[in-house]
Parts: sequence; C-alpha cells; structure tokens
Amino acid sequence: PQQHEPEQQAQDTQPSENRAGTSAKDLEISFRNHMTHTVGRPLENSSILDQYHALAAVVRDRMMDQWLETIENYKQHNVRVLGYLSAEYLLGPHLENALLNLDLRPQMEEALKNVGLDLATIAAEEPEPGLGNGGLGRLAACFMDSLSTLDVPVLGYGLRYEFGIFRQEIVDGWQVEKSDKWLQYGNPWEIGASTSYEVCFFGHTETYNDDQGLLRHRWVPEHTVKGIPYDTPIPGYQTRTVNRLRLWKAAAVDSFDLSIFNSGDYMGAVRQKMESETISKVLYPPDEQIQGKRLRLMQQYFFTSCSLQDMLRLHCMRGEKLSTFHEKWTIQLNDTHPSIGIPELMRLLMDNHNFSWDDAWNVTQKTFGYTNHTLLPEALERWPLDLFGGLLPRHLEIIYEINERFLDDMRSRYPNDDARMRRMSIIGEEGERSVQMAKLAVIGSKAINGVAELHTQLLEQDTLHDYYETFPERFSNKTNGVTPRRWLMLSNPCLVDLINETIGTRWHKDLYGLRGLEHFADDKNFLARWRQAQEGCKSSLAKYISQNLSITVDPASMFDVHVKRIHEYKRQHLKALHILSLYCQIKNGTLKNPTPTTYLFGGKAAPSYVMAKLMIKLVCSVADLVNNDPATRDVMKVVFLPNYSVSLGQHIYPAADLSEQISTAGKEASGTGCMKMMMNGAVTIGTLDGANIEIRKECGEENFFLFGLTAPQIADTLHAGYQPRAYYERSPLLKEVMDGITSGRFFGGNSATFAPLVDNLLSWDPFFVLADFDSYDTVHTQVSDAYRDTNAWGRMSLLNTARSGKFSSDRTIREYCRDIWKLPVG
Ligand code: PLP
Ligand code: CBF
Repeated sequence: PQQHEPEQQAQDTQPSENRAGTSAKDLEISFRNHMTHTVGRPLENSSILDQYHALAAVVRDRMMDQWLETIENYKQHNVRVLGYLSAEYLLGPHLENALLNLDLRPQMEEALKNVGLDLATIAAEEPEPGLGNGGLGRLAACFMDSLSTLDVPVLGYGLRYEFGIFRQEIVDGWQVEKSDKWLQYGNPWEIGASTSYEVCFFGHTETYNDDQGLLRHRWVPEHTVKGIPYDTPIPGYQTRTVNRLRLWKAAAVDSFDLSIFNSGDYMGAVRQKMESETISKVLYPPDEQIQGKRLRLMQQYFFTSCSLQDMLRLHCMRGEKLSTFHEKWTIQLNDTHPSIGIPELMRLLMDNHNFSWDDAWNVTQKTFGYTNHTLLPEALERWPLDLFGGLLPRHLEIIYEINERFLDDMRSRYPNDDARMRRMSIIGEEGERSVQMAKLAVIGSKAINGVAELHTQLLEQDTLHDYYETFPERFSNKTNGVTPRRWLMLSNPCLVDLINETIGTRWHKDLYGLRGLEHFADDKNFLARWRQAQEGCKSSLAKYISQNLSITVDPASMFDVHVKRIHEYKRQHLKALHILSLYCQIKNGTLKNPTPTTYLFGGKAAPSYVMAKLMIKLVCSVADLVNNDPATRDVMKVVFLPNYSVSLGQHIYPAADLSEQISTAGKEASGTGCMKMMMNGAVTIGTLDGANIEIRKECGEENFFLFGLTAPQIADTLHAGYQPRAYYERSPLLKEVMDGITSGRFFGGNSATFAPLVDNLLSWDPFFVLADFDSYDTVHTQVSDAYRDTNAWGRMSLLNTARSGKFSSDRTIREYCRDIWKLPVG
C-alpha cells in the first residue's frame, strides 16, 4: 500500500533530552539527591521501596512548577472551573503514567540504568491507589487525565479512603478478601493543604427570627468532624497543565481530649478521633448492589460538603458574589453518590449566606449536572427516611420542600394525574419510605446524561421517562471513553512503537488519527509485524501466569479474555458453561480439531454477593477440570487471574485476542473495558448492549462477533413469560452441561456446591443465560474458525485499533465541555 505520510516521524534513537530540555544526567543527579535528602539512605543499601520513593520525588519535583503555574493561570484569567464530584477514583499507579505524560520516560530509564537500576522493577513496587470498585471509578480517573491533557480547569473531588478496594486472593477456588493497606508506607504523590472544613451530622433543626425579623431555619447538629484535603497533581499529556485531585480525609475536630484523659479514661480521650476517622476509613466494596448503610451516607455527605464549602470559599476569594457561583463553576455528579450536594448547596446558601429559596434554587439548579451509570433497580440509591432524617435533618426538610414545589409545578402541568405524581416524587412510598437520590439528582440538575447511546435511550424511554417527557432538553448522551495514554501508550509499548513508526504520533492527542492504519489492513508484511507485537504481549502475560499461578499457557493459542467485576448480568457463568460444553465435545469426539484457546478470567465479587462468589468458584473448578484432563489440557487452558486491578488490566488488555462483552442486553450501561481491548486490537464477541453497539458501528459488522437477544427481545421474552427450562430441554449441548454439573460428573462427584447456581438458572435465570447459550455457542464456532486464518484475523484486529478513535475519553470530555459544562477546550 501507499506509504501514509507520518506527520511527525518517531525517532530511531532515544533523544538525550526531552522537549523541556531535561537530560538523563539531570534526572540522575536529582535521584541521588532525593535518595540522600528525602529518603535518607545510601543508594548502595537502599531497598526497592526506597528507590521508588526517591524516584517518585524526582517526578513530583518536575510537576511542581507546572502545578503552581496552572493554579496561577486559572486565578489570573478568572476562568470558569469544573468541580468533578466522584465517590470513587480508580487511579492505578502514578509513576509510569506521570513519566509518560511529562515526556520523561526514556531519560529516566537511562538515568536509572546509569546507577545500575531498572525502571520497571522499581515501578512494580508502587502500591496501586484502588479508590474505586470498577468502571465508574476508572472512568473518573480517565476523565482527569483527559481534562488535564485538554487544558480544562478542573478540581476533582473525592474521598481519601485509608483502605481502598480489597485485595482478592483465591483459596481453593473461593474468593478471599484481604485489606488494602495502600498508605502504609506513605504516599509520595499527595500534597497536604492548609485549609480544612467542618462537617456536621445528627441533631435537630429549628426556626428563628433574624435581625430583620425574617423567619429563618437552622440546623443544631450533634456531631462535627473535620475534613482535611490531600491534593494529587494530575499532569496532562504534552501540556503544562497539572490539575488537582482533592481527596478528603476525616479527622476529629479535637483529636485528643485532655480533660477526659486526666480523669483516667484513656480510651475515652481518643474515642472521638477514632469515630471521626471511620468516615474515610474504607471504600464500600459493593457496586450495583446498594445496601442502605448509614456510614456510606456519611461518607457521601462528608466529601460533598467539604467540596462545596471549598468551591464557595475559592469563589469568594476571587472577589465574586455567591449569586454568580453558577457562572464561574459547573459541578458534575458522577452518579448519585454526591447528589446530596443539591440540598447541601441550598442549605449553605440559605442558612449560612441568607439567600432566599428562589435565589438559592436558581444558583443550585444551574450548577449541577448528573451522570447516570446504571439502570439496574437494585443499584439506584435510596435511603430510608428515618436513617436519612436522623443523620441529616435539615437536608430532609430541604428535600421535602424541593419535592413539594416540584410536584406543585407538575400538578399544574399534568392535572389529575396522581399516578404520575407518585412516580415523579423524590419520596418513594413503596415498601419502606425512602429518599430516591436519582430523582433528586434529576430535579436539581441542569443536565442529565447516560453513558452510551442505548443506555441514554433506555433512561429516556423507561427509567426516567416522566422527567424526559417534561424537560427533554436537559437530557443528552455522552458515550464513555478511556484514556489512550494509560491504556495504549503505557500498556502496549511494542504495538505503539509500530504505530508511531507507521503513521506518526499525532494520534496521541487525537485518537481518530489511528484511522491512518487502515491503509495497512491488507499489507501481509505489516500484519505479520502487528501479530508479532501482539505475541510479545501474550508471551509476557504467559510468563506472569507461569510465575504467579504455575500454569503453562501457550502464547500461540487464542487469548479469550473476560475481565471485569463478577456479576450475574455480566454473565461469567455463560462463558463457564460454554467452556464445559467444548470440554464435553472434545471428550466425546464430536469436536475434532479445536482451535487452541486460553480462557482468561479476572474480576472481584462484592464480598456479600453470594452468587458472584459461586461464579468464581465455578470458573476455578472448570479450570481444574480442563487444565488437568489429558484430553483437553493441550488445547484448552482456563485461568482465573486473581486481584484484577488497573495494573493487572494494563498487562491483560494488550494480550487479548478476543474481548468478551457478553452482558444481558440492556443491563450494561456502557462498559469501558471493551474500549480498552478494542484499542489494543482485540476483536469483540458481544451482545447488542452498552457501548458494544457503538463499537460494532465503528469497527464494522464484519469485524465484530454478535450474538444473543436484543434489549427489546429480552423485554418481550420476559413479558411473554420466560421459561429457562424450555431452553435447557431444547438444547442437547446445554442439557449435557447442566446435567454434568448437577450430577457432580465434572467435579469429582460434588453435586452440592453449584446446586444454587443451577437451580437459579433453570427456574428463574434473571439474566437470560440459557436463552442466549445456543447463539453464543454458534458464534464462538465462527470465532474459532476465523482465528485460524491468521491474515484475516490480523486484518480484523488492525481495523479494531484503527477505528477505536471514538472511544478516547478526550472525545467524551470535549462533548461534556461543549454541551454541559460550557468550558473551552485547549
Ligand atoms: N475494573 C478495572 C480495574 C478496570 O480497569 C475496568 C476498566 O474499564 C473496569 C473494572 C470496568 O470494566 P468493564 O467496563 O468491562 O465492566
Ligand atoms: O460509566 C462507567 C461504568 O459505570 C458502571 O461501572 C457503574 O458503576 N454503574 C457501569 O456498570 C458500566 O457499564 C459503566 O461503563
């Protein structure tokens, strides 16, 4: 093919200085300096942890000028700022990402080599800040990277959990949770700040007359804690912008009561400290399965209140009036977790700053935007009224009034429609009376968005239909994206070298530039190099598996990857059943020449989610079966990779040939793992769900393996009365598999362990596993055949990468800036 003109050729040799003029020698001097003056250890006697801390200090130094410059720049230009509120940030390790974004990587590698050290070894020592559960928290982290890269003024706000997402171990096939002590050796990436705020809980409310005789409300709280900010610099890629992620730690207002201590009650003297610190102690592990726990609401209110007080303070420091707050700030609610911010801003403006209701509502309603991330009813947050009112009595009053005024308005719009009023009320009357946070978020926001086209459509047509009908202009779609810096450039250097060499580097900041690769889709030599790069990643993952799990996998086999949270709607059990069906066919000789395949699974189950934990046990039991049977072990390997996390993801995504995105249609709001695999050249097998639909549209139907019922078909099947057992009776393959599990044939006679799972599938199957089984099997046969044609598969893989431009979070952030935040993009 015609050589595409690279707009900026990659260099063959590493430059001795980076763009900012930093050389390896400069970095070496700085490293030696920090080893002595920051860490306080002679280099010769230093541990890898010492080396990591010295190295982190070197990198942090390089960000500080830009960080101060960014803050100063925002102040000077009195810019409009985004406050991004998220209860979760699944950041992943900072070190190598910062080196990439600051353009310091080659020089740093060289500097360390000069002192006899290896960057990768030191980087592996960094504990991962796992301050999130999965997709939602990782999205927030990708957004921060894109916001800085696009020079958008933002303050990210969240919680500084002392213990992040648990570390997962697998013992005898079962998940065991271990606490994540990510802060135990200190965190070199955070910078303490001098401000702090007080946040109140419990107590009662009262009215009083102010100086002018006006009736006002106030909250008389019973308990107060202090919020202390810790800032993490977020450097953009190839820009001087370094934004701030501000995470709050809870502390006692008075951490040690000397009078109690003096009276002899030693424990009592520190009790307040312990109770207060509990608030930011630990990340709640369950996602998509909300339990109305008071501590969780305390966490949400704590970080939201601190963040709002901070923004109001910064606004006033600029000499602005609070009535213009919404002109200078826009606040995005990452799901409903921070939606308590709506009554909190009302309270701060009315009770602390004497605003009237109408003036406060005008500011509040023009400030917030709300992103919904799920349609699963069990994940939509609602708080029992007693719990809510006991903890936040003033907020409950304000919510009642927001609701009353809103419903009055709706009654005049839709007279005599009581059913609609009940549906639209913030207060849920079904079962235990509750505050429904998604409704509060919708009513209190100027903009509401879903995270993929189908998801937004379902929000508009179903979950939030009454509101959409009333104010359609507030709704829009913002399909998620992921940062190509961490998820391609950092994770997959071999492929990236090949891409840079072929089409130049402009795609780093405009991922649509990858389209230039399409010119090479039929170039056999190029496809051979493409495959070689992928095989490098597969060999590296195979080595990791061999070293950590003592399982030998063949890098030449197809790597079929299913990594994400373990959940029934994500259907890891569908895949496990399918592997068992292949096992049966190989054993009975009906599958003669199977395509050698390595089936990789990874993901954490919420500790209280019994069925998800049983799904992990099923996968591990299937692994024991097929990996040890001489009839199958040379053509099939099943691996459950423990402790799926950002760093492990960086290792897995580049090694994927096949990306499993097999959720029940209509259940996965978007998915972002699917985008990471597509970018790295994996071909997707998936349902018409979430972002899969848009992935298929972008890469072309012929480069995507589609199976399963659609969302409307699922709804129809349910309506007609879904009978999973009928699918079992009809499919001999499925029957053999289910019977094999029930009888214990596969698992050494054990018929009891998986009985709840099998019973659930045969009698209820809420996620349509049995209905989709045959279709999944048929399409998997096509996948296996396609994989054997190396060039045709390479072409599909290349086209997936080439057409993944839409799924950069840079594109997503541009859309938010244009449509919701009204912020210019650099
Ligand atoms: N967990 C981690 C560690 C991730 O990196 C991702 C990536 O997006 C997710 C969860 C979400 O995965 P998915 O979108 O496939 O559910
Ligand atoms: O939008 C980001 C992700 O959020 C979730 O993980 C969530 O927590 N609700 C969804 O389940 C994903 O579909 C989505 O990609």
